Amino acid sequence: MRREHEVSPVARHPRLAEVDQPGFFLREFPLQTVLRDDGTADPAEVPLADADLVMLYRWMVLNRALDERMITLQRQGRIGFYIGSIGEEATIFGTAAGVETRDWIFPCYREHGAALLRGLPLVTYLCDLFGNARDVMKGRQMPCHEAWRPGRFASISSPIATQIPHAVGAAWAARLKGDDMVALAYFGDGATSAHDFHTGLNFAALRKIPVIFACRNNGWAISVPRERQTAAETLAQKALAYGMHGERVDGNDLLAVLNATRRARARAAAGEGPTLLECVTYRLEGHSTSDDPRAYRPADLVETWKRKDPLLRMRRFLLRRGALDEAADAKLRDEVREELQRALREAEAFPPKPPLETLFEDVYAEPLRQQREQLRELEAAVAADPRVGNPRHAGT
Ligand SMILES: Cc1ncc(C[n+]2csc(CCOP(=O)(O)OP(=O)(O)O)c2C)c(N)n1
Ligand SMILES: [Mg+2]
Repeated sequence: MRREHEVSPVARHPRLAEVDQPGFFLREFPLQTVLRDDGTADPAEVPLADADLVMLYRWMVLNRALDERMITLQRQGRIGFYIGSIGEEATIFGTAAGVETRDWIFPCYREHGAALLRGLPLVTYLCDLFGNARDVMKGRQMPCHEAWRPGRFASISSPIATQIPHAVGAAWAARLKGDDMVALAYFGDGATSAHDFHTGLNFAALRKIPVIFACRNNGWAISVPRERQTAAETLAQKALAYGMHGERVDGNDLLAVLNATRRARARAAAGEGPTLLECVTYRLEGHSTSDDPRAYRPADLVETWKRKDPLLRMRRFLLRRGALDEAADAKLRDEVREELQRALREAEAFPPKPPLETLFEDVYAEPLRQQREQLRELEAAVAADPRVGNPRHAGT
């Protein structure tokens, strides 16, 4: 005789047989798209005026140019490391533009575009990459680990998924204080397999905490494809387990992402709880400058996704709409190139390192006696041999 726990779940719940059918969750969480292949869109789904649409397109162009340039700088040895978001711009700008400026952003590590949109000056961002005298992180972080408090942009989180509970905690605290902010947490597809994802989403759903969980499903966790990270058909369906709302959206479609984010924000602000937003996009380049994706993925796979490039799709839409013409697009690209060039010149003109005394700041309100002594010792060592103060010196 079979005992109850030996009966398969499907036999006990016949509906589960349906759930087991391939494609069930793909249908339950359909990919939401606004921008059609021919460059048209349903006017009712276009959320902004033309000038604002062009402005967001310009941000995507700038972000792309910035990423391409910084990869070159890393190859030239001018910065130590870079991690970009080539191919994922619509996901980043669609979500960042879909929330309010009073909302806090808890980034993963590819969302510098969101910080720039929030007012982080380009020069300040570049100074962080150089770790120079104007680096807001005072040279203590590796490149691409900026923070921008004035823009409510929390520090970049490299340990996977750790920013998720931070976002939940901040939004919960804000609600207890009567502050009506919503937190926007970014993470990748890989992060949905991490325990902090479970902890954060479970708690947020339970207490109806106003958070938008923006999952950038870019197909890869470094060299591990999405299919080998989880048995789930979609990532959006994971929302069901926590009792929260989930949606799957075309992450290369700026307007679809923006609309979905606005809906999620409205729900959060109305006390209806968090949303898990799966943005389906693609990482067109390596994971970072330390990675060579040719070692683990076929080039033709990437070609398919290049045809869905979010910048090309937005450009086609704006041209067809008459919000942009070829000449205006060329001018916009020239301006972006010049802006980048100017910012780079300005950033590289600052002294290459933060002042020595900053090494001892921010631990205590006032430096301790021991710290002051250590600073004096360090100054003496640098005075005796300048190579001590030059980390780039490979010397003997
Ligand atoms: C806790 C932890 N484990 C492992 C790593 C190493 N690691 C860095 S990025 C990464 C992959 C993350 O993939 P995903 O969440 O999809 O984000 P993506 O890089 O694709 O944006 C891993 C495993 C880490 N940073 N933190
Ligand atoms: Mg990923």
